[in-house]
Amino acid sequence: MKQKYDPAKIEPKWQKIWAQEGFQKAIDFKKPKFYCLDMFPYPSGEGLHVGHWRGYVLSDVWTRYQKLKDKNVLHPMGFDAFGLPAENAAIAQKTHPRIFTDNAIKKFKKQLAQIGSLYDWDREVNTSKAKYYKWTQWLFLQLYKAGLAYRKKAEVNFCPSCQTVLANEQVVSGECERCGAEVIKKELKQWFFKITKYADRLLEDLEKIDWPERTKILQKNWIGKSEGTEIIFKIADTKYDLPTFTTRSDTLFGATYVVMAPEHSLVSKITTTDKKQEVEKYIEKTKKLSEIERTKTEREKTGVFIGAEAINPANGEKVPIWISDYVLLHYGTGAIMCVPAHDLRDFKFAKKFGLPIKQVITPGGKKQKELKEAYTAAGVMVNSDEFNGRYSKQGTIAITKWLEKKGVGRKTTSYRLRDWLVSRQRYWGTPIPIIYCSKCGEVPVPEKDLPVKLPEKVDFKPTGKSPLENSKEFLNVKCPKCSGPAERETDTLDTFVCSSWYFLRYCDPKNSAKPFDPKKVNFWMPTDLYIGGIEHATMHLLYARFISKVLHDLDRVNFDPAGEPFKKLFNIGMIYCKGSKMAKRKGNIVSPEELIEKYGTDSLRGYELFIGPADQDAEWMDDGIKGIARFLNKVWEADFRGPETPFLHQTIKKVTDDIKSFKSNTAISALMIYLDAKKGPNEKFLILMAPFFPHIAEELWKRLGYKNSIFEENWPEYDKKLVRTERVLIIIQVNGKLRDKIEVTSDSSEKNIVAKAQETEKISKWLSGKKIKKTIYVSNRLVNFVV
Ligand code: ANZ
Ligand code: ZN
Repeated sequence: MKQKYDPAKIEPKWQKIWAQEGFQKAIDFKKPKFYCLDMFPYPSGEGLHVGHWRGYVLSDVWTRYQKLKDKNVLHPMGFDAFGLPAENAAIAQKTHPRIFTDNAIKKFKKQLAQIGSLYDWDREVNTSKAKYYKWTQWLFLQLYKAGLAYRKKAEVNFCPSCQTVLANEQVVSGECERCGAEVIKKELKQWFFKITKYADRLLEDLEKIDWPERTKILQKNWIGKSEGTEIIFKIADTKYDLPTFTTRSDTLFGATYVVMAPEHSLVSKITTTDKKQEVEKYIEKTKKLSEIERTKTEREKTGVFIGAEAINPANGEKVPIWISDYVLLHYGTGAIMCVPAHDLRDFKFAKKFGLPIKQVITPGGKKQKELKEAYTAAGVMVNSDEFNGRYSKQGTIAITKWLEKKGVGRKTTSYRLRDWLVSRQRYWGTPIPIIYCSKCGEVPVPEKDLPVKLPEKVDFKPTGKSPLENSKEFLNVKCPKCSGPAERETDTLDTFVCSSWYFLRYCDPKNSAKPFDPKKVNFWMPTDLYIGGIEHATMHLLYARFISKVLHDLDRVNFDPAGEPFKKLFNIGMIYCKGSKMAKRKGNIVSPEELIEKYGTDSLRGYELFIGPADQDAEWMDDGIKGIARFLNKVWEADFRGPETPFLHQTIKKVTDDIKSFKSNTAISALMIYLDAKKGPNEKFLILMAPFFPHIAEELWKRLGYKNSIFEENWPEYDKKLVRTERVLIIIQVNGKLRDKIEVTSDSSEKNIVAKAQETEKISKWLSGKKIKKTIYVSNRLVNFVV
């Protein structure tokens, strides 16, 4: 009799053999390439939980599937090792971030090995090592030379708890994304990357990549391109012009007041003396608010009249000028014409402060007596002199042209995207390779002098000042130009700079002369599949696209005409436990170790994949893994000398299609159903198992007497004639009662079947006028509408 299925015996054995045989390596460059990339983790002290596993298992399924498809696969892994989490943890544990990070990485690697993934560790990248950050500094210098990195004094988001500035993206509802402290505003000299120069391309090129629609929308909104008109209001009795930005120039005749952002530089110049005190108090109050709070439509409106008046260029009418926090300094021109009749926020503001409301757009050309709320839709223009009777969409164009002719307006475009703030007043990061000389000014470190090494012996506790200022040996340096005494820049780079190019370094990780050989990068890039969480939709993914385009423009790479690095993106859903996202803080972590001990890696892999559609969040059920373990026990007992039935071919097709569309859960169901079929399984079944359950598949393959690894086999092809779909009868119920039947092909999707069922003559009568509360679907058997 066969031994019992004992994963603890076979799994470590195969992991060792695969590594020895070099299965994780990309070697045969005659084959077509496949670059499978995981978002690399930052080495937290907490290690990996089953939520992290989900994406890693999926990427390994793809790696092994592509190997079986005879591709040359690159599947690297590394660590986003600089940054606040490591530094904060090191401070809490009274150790050095270097020691903390190195230990955490050791732990991570041990945990990652348990997944049984084919990672090529020879290509490991660690962003905190000088071998790597030397090239992050090189990247900074390329942007600097190209005029894409600059320093300026700017009001920045500052976290008083982390004692550092934050990028706009790192402020979530006014709070620090890392620690939750309330973010304040500070004026500091900071380094920026000119990502705004790439705004249009970052937007337009989204069309060229295969990404989830919702991720694209997040990027689109983040870039926030808005076509509108700049309209100049003269400030009465002064020499000043006040440009405003609007997307609704058609409403110009209805502008009854103007609002400026409280921080607008003109405010102090035009405020009348009697209003000064009140205005200054309001400006102070505004500083404490985040942009998100400020712009909420439903928020109670506040504001102050500053005593000055502006002239509406359409009709010469004088209107009062106010300041209010709902107008942002850094959007459009920082000032708006207010049309309370047609804008929600303006309406609230006007109602509160008793400002006139003048309707200029109507649903059908007829004015309402009194507006109960803002009418924001398009319509027919009234109260607008020569433009009366026009449709508002045309009115926008006509008024803009009219203003252009009069020299008081122009068509313009506004973006929400700001330049990327890349300097941080923290220790654990890449030093910015710039030197300040009293004679020569700002001098970039010559490339031959890289890396600018991060000194290890530094008091790095956050004080708001850069810790590197305390290191005299770091700070004091000779000017590279005049050899006079000079000082180094003491800020470090945002870790998102480190991660904006790591996927290029994987292509040539050991190069000590260059960041990478462009030939190698051009061979591997763009990545064929990038797997990671949706939380990176706006920061990492936008920055990486930007940097990739810059390097492309600088002729450093040319792997894609648009310089797009990630051809296909897959966003993995999150794992929830007891109703919330798995996290140490929430105390709902499930660790893989115990589960592996009890059920084995293959069972855990299987459950991670089976838990639900991979792009959707899923709730962890401790018992869920048992079903997979039972299935693997059955596989273990099976005899693989069954014939090649049509059902085998249908299963090959189903599993192949499901892998390609990231439906590992239904692929595994198909494997289960096949195993239960009356005729015994055929050995090709093991190859279908292999991407998901590599250890048991390899073991059983060898037991069948094969000398070679199962991963040297080819992915089975199915016989088209044998998979011709049969027709099946679907029963349609309403509230559990049989009401109709339809015939469909057995490969129809659930969506199609439900749609068809809903539309039959009988069923649509049963459903008419009712709301479907729930639709129950039993595969290839039944649809039940609960109304
Ligand atoms: C007059 C108007 C009338 C407006 C109307 C809207 C409706 P998007 O689409 O997001 O670009 N706005 C302009 N600059 C602003 C700023 N710095 N802070 C806050 N709000 C600002 O929105 C553009 C509209 O947002 C602009 O068009 C302006 O209000 C407002 F019936 O101008 B509108
Ligand atoms: Zn000098």
